[in-house]
Amino acid sequence: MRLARYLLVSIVWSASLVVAAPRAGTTEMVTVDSTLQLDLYEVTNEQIAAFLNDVGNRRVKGVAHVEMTSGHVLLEEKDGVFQPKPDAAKHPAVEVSFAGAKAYCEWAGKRLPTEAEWLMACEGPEHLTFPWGHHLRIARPEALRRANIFGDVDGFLRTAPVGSFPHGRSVYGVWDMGGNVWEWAISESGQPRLRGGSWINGKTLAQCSKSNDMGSSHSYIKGNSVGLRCAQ
Ligand SMILES: [Ca+2]
Repeated sequence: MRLARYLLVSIVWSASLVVAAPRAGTTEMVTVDSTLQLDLYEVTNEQIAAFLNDVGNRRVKGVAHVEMTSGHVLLEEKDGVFQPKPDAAKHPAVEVSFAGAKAYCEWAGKRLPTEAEWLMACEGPEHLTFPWGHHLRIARPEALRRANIFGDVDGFLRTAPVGSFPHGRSVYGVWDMGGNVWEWAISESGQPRLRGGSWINGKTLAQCSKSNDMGSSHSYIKGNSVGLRCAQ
């Protein structure tokens, strides 16, 4: 029994040594537990531009990593070089496909989180409704500092620069898990899912437990509000 345990510990320890370090410029992560680190912020336009400049805006099954033809995309391409639109460098990337999100995370030396991991990082051990607690009372001034959701009473009509809501951090210190942009995650059965709500959705979809996909008929979910955050 002791030998088996020793071997198990050795294997886990050895495995931990071969985990790749995140790529430069993508290193800000939070330790959620011994098995999970999560990006501190949603992936920004600055970061996704560096990725596209390195590997190109590839298409997977006809879908581009980033939909550059969208009027809502926050990147521009000049002479073959991708760059954030003016003042958008620190805003979260949008119009990112699931394949694009997966490819970005792998490029960064990371991976997409599972839905279970995402949920754990959002609700914490106390199973909070929102990353910061159980309530978002929009009528109260402090609520405006929790999350970027529909409308401009929170200060942002569209995306907000990542890290704009210090009172909206999860118990692990992760920023913007509620609102701003939807974040890609992988379901238990390996399917693409979206978590966290966005600037174009109300507070209900900013709840940790809510899970959606691009085909959802009961909410307004489009590429202009879909981004990502990586795990490791
Ligand atoms: Ca807003």
